[in-house]
Amino acid sequence: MVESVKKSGPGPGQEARPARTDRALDPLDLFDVRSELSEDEALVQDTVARFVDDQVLPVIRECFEQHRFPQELIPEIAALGLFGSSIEGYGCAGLNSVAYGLICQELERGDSGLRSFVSVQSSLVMYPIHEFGSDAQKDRWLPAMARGEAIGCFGLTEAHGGSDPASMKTHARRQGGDWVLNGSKMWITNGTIADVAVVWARTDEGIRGFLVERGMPGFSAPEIENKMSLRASVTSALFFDNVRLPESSVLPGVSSLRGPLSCLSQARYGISWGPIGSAQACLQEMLAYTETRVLFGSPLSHKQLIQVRLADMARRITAAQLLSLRLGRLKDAGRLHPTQVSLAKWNNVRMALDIARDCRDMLGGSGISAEYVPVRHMLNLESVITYEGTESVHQLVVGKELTGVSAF
Ligand code: TGC
Ligand code: FAD
Repeated sequence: MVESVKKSGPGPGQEARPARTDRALDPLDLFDVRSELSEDEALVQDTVARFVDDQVLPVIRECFEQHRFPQELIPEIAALGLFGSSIEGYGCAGLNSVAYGLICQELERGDSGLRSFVSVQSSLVMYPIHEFGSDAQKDRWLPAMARGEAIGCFGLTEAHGGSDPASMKTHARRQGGDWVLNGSKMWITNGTIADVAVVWARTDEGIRGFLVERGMPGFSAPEIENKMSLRASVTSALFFDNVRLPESSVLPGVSSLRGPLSCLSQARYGISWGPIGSAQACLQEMLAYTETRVLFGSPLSHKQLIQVRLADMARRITAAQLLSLRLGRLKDAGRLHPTQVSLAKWNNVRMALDIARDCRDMLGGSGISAEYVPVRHMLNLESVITYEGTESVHQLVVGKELTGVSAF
């Protein structure tokens, strides 16, 4: 990680002076969390960090400005084994949960949109097919998705209220040997570019997951335009107008809300790591900027108030790193509880959003320019704090755990 941070090159504020070399500690990892990683985990982190430095950072600002998802990166992401990395077999890497977390962290150091893309493909599409799918569904989709030749999306949220998926209106009815699907989904990452959508629908047999393929008659997935957040990511609506689906398109292994909610636990786990990367990118840029920005006769980094703000960022990043690593070790030991995931997603996204906003302010007027990373991360994190359960939803999950009372 230290290496990757050093390699990521100077931001606009970094050019006037050489970087400091007298640090005893890595400012982005004050508690040396890196030394807690196994050799394999560290290798995964370094590999993804190099990809982000070499291939993501040079293009991502322009993608964000142009509202364009960098689809050309998909083959390299696949070649690195980042799709479905926790799955064993089917051409997947079979990595542990800490490695998956580190993948999310490094990708989000580049941009939340790229991490979203990999989260959805891995945790929200490949995971349910692997967990709840038939052998034929697994054979058909998992190897192609691991190779990046098939892209997936996950349709749970509906326009009338995403926080309460139990109120979904999209429904499927049996007709002859087939199913007929009607309804719509909103705010769906990857929707327009997906070859297959995992769509959750109400049926007479409970909430079931359907694999809906691009081009099926009655299915459309228009992109949502004019987003001010996650602009380097595709977000779509999904419409189903009497879409006829064979029985073989139903995920046989689940018929309740437990299906989609268990996918969310996987994705939220990864999201707890991701924003650590955004926050590190912001702090790294601020350390350089405050060293070279001279106001009232001395660099900003010599001012007490600035040091307090930088120290507070390091404090919060350190706490988030320790929290996610512990969460990953619990997950790998099979001891993860969804409430712990909620606490981590809440804490770490809030941490990163606050840091990105504070960095934007410390840059003064320059902070509103995409030449510096904080405003892009800040805008992205406004989505991250909303999707996969809003901050309030996660607070209420923890509240329910503490009191035994559901206050939704
Ligand atoms: P509740 O009655 O509590 O539970 C229903 C069933 O689900 C089980 N369950 C879980 N299972 C696994 N993991 C979890 N986290 C689970 N939470 C609940 C539960 O045991 C029960 O099972 P069973 O077998 O007894 O039926 O459900 P509820 O209706 O009271 O809802 C609780 C609540 C509010 C927490 C839930 O609805 C919720 O999480 N709402 C937020 C919805 C959300 O997060 N949507 C995200 C959509 S996907 C997305 O945003 C992708 S962004 C992608 C990207 O770009 O990265
Ligand atoms: P609402 O549920 O209407 O919430 C509105 C407000 O009410 C929020 O502040 C919320 O915290 C608050 N609130 C909700 N319940 C309570 C309560 N009980 N008490 C107090 N306050 C409450 N969904 C998918 O299915 N798949 C995807 O791939 C996907 N990708 C997304 C990508 C982006 C960029 C975005 C922005 C969203 C995406 N979503 C996706 C949808 C996302 O999960 C929802 O936006 C989110 O769950 C919130 O639902 P909502 O937008 O309908 O807000």
